[in-house]
Amino acid sequence: MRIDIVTIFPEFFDVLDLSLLGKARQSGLIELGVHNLRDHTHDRHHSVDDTPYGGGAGMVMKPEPWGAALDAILGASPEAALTETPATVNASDDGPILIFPSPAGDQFTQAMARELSLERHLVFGCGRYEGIDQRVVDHYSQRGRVRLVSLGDYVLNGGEVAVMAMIEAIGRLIPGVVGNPESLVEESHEDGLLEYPSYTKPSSWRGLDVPPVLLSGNHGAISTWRHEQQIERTERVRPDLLLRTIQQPTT
Ligand code: 6GU
Repeated sequence: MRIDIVTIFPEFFDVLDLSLLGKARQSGLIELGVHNLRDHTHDRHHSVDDTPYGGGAGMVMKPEPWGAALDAILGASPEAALTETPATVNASDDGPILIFPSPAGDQFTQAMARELSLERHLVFGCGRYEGIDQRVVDHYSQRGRVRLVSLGDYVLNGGEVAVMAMIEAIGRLIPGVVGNPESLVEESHEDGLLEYPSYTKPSSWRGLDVPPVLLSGNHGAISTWRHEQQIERTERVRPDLLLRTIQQPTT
């Protein structure tokens, strides 16, 4: 998968050299381009923002640097982005998806991460200040697939942290990125439930014992216990998930 990021803080993404995603980049499973929005300004101060029409607090990101930066990544014509060679077999052929992190966007979920992990090319546009001039979204929506995506119901200063979270969630679902694919199956949110509690040695620690069933060697009983734990936990912490699971059973 190819991932491009446009930001005024390119150094922010240096951490993508580390850990699982760093390895995935070294092995070529993920190809990353981080682009400085200010490289696409032409004034002396490299300004990327201006005051909002209609008044109000804060600054709005100007459309021209965004247009120049995104055209350079997507190609100036819509067809240009479609002529790359596919990187993976099951990837979409509909061209890149342009994603703007925004508290006003669709909620990012594990299901969305899974969908996006099948794509060939993701482009993230990190807004700062009070947002990006709406015409940027409108313009690129006419040319291809554009999504506004929110991490949740709280406000961040900019899209960078959100994009980092999305890339980690998406990247680890790309085949080969996580060494043991089975470890992806039993996680929270994959089956609409929270995950069961895990234990390792020692079997007794500070007066707390590992649940005896896990030491029993009875795989049927262990599996039943774990499923019960998942349901109990989900009922207690996230009853909203349970309602969703009952209403739309997973296939
Ligand atoms: Cl995606 N961006 C910003 N700026 N704030 C957020 C968010 C995204 N998701 C939750 N809060």
